[in-house]
Amino acid sequence: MKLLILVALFGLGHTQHNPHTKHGTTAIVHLFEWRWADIAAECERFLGPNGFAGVQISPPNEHIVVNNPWRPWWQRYQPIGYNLCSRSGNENELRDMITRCNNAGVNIYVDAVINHMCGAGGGEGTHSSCGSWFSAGRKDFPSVPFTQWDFNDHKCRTGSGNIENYGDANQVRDCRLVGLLDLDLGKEYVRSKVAGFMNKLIDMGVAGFRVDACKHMWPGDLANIYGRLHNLNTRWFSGGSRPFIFQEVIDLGGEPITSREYFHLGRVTEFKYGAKLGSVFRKWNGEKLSFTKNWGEGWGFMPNGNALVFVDNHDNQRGHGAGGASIVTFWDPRLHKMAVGYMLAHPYGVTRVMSSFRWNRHIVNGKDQNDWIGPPSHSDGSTKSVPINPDQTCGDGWVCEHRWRQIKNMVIFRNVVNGQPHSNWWDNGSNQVAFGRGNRGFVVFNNDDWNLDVTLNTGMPGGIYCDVISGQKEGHRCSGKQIHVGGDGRAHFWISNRDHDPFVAIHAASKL
Ligand code: AAO
Repeated sequence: MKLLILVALFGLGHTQHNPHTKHGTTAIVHLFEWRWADIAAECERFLGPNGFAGVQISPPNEHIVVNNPWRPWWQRYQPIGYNLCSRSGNENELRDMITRCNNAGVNIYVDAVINHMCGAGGGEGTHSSCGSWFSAGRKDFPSVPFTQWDFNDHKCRTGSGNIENYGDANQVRDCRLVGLLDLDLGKEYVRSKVAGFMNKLIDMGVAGFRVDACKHMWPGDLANIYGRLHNLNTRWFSGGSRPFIFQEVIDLGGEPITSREYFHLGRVTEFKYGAKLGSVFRKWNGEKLSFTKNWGEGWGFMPNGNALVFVDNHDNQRGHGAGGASIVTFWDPRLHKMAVGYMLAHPYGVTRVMSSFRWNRHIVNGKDQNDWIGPPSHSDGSTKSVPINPDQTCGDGWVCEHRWRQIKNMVIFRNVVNGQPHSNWWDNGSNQVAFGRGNRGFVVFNNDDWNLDVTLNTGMPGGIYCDVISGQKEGHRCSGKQIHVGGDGRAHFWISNRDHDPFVAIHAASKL
């Protein structure tokens, strides 16, 4: 009996924590602001063949269109309704992408904005991505329809109607986040509309959701909505599979609302991870790489089974959200590759890689004046497609961190070592560290200002391995460094602190 109850509890509590990845893949990439047609092509030509588990897509539903500033990226976080046409494409293109990515072995996770509609000052008219009429002033969204009765304002107790103090959980949940019209998810009608939107996507074949702004929604309301969700489409997922849910809750400590309140509902974004890893690689506040021997729960992060981790995200790479200046982004490519490499090598959490677009940064007194700039666009505001250069990088302002050799190869590394324990740790007491994943892989980092020169026990079978950072295995040769592992599992490593990428990684599939 006790066992049955335990099984039932575990089953209920942990089903929405499973990303349902296919073919043993492990890493998600956020293709921020990409068009559906480009994602479909990327699944087939790059993500599937290179073992990416899934894509987090930008919000697919109808959103406000903002002219001032001109078409900011954040207009997509202001829903007008649940019609599936957005800056990334229409419903047919969305459906085609979901189908083609699933067929390529790549899952789609939808960024679901369900806490609110557009900003209270969003005006009135048809400046929306499908052209639906709405009135922010009257809280009227006929395409859903939502009316003034479907919002939380009557519950909010602040003078402005906005969240004024994150120290008060009631206002964080019942008032407006930066002026965004706050839906009353306590109402049966609102819950049914939100669940209907999510179910339509599940039936189309998505594998789950990144749920936006969960701190601002009551866990009980979310439990009710998630409870209404269909199982995943059996065309691609086994019967009875629950959607993967990962909830955006920014918890760096110091506020009454904690990540823990959401653990039973799905995974939660661990914002401490990128903030701390950034400080470690930047060597700020006396942090050293050698201190990461107990990286993960040992650093006060949430339990492994609850965590969704990332080095940077679409907010904190431009100063929105939280994490602060320590976050390492593509603007610091050398550090970024090391930090992402470290994350992908380490067993903690479900990992997400950021894939960005470039913008003209203009930092005044620590704040980027251009933090609003949207994706590479044509003069009419429509998003440009992603051209692939002959060297496999992306053009037209798309950064495509996920295509950088070092990051792509560490995604493969993570798949190869999946399920293996963290093992054979070594450090020099400073910023040189190494660790393995059982007998399947081994990484060595040199973030000190001097060379690394050491012989280590890798735990790997003897042989010649290609380093997948300086190059990779190509046929019967290595395009970069070779590492000779002796019959005793020991290997010599030499990494100059001036190397382009001062780290080395080998794995079972990079053996000659
Ligand atoms: C735009 C305009 C606004 C305008 C609004 C309405 O920028 O000026 O008022 O429209 O017209 C995105 C953009 C927003 C944009 C919005 C809608 O970032 O600028 O507003 O679209 O277009 C909070 C939330 C978190 C949220 C984050 C940005 O808790 O959920 O703010 N992230 C998601 C999305 C994000 C999106 C939305 C939500 C809205 O990822 O892209 O907004 O859909 C503290 C709290 C955090 C809080 C931050 C920022 O963080 O803890 O919960 O995040 O403040 O307000 C230290 C602390 C740390 C603290 C941090 C910053 O690090 O340790 O806890 O300082 O103070």
